[in-house]
Amino acid sequence: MKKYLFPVWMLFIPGIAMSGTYTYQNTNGTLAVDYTAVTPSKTLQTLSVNGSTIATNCYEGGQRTPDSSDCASSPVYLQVRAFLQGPYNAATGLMRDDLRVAQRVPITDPYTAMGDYAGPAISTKALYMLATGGDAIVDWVLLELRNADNPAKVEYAIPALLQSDGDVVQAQTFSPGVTLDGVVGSRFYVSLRHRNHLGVITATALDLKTVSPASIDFSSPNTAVRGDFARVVTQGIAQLWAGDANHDERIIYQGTGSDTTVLMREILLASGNTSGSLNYIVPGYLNSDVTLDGDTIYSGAGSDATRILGNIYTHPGNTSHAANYVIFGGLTGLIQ
Ligand SMILES: [Ca+2]
Ligand SMILES: [Ca+2]
Ligand SMILES: [Ca+2]
Repeated sequence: MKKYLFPVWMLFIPGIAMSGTYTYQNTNGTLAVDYTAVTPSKTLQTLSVNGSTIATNCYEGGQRTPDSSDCASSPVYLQVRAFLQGPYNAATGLMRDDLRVAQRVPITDPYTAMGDYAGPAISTKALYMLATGGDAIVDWVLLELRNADNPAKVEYAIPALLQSDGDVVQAQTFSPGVTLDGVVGSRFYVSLRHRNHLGVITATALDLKTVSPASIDFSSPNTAVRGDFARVVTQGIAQLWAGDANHDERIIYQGTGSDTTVLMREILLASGNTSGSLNYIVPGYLNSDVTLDGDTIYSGAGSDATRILGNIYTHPGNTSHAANYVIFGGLTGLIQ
């Protein structure tokens, strides 16, 4: 990415060197360096003469940041809590772990294959799938740090595991919280995504290094998030909306981009469904299983389609109770 320009004065000042991408001005013998061409992310720029550093500063988006240490790379340690509506059980205050019990939670994260995460893929250990109670694994989630000036830009991300009591834990070690290594800068939006629930993102960029671990409780309605009704709240507990089977950060029952189409396709194309019945039940770790009970069901008890329709009809923004209402999440429009 780096591009070096070789200004004329370098021919006359042997030994001068500068890192990074830049342009220069040389007026009346005064050397001024213009960093406006610097890449948007934080980059340490060093000016040296005859091998001696005369200035080292941190630049972001062409602007010098207040402190050179803004460019320092260090870990971010996050403690995040969240509930998914599909498996959430208000009676127990926990999420169901049916996928784990049926041994359907994959050992390798699904987000790398889905293209949400650049990789390399993260794997967990089969041993961790034996945990029960509040530590039982519900599914994989994707934790992201997004640019403080442009939340559409993901700066860092890591797939992690979600426990039944809402704890997001490190997949490789099962230790509480999640560590992201080598993070430059400290202010980011924090977002949490799931393969068939609407993602959630903080309302503002947060300083993640001043207090460590940084704690973000997306299960609390008091935690400010981006978007209107971006989570569903029942009995004082906020959850990520279930039903985004096609993973486009919208929930649609009827009309273009319908998530129920994904369910229908999965059921009608199932190899065992020889009669082409919509009543056929497809077991498996599938994005069409929005309740995360291990089965894709279109009609009848435990129907995933009914879950989607119920969310559409009861959404606080759908005042006319239209079946073609579209539920937007905090990440709608921010997914690249
Ligand atoms: Ca736990
Ligand atoms: Ca969708
Ligand atoms: Ca289901």
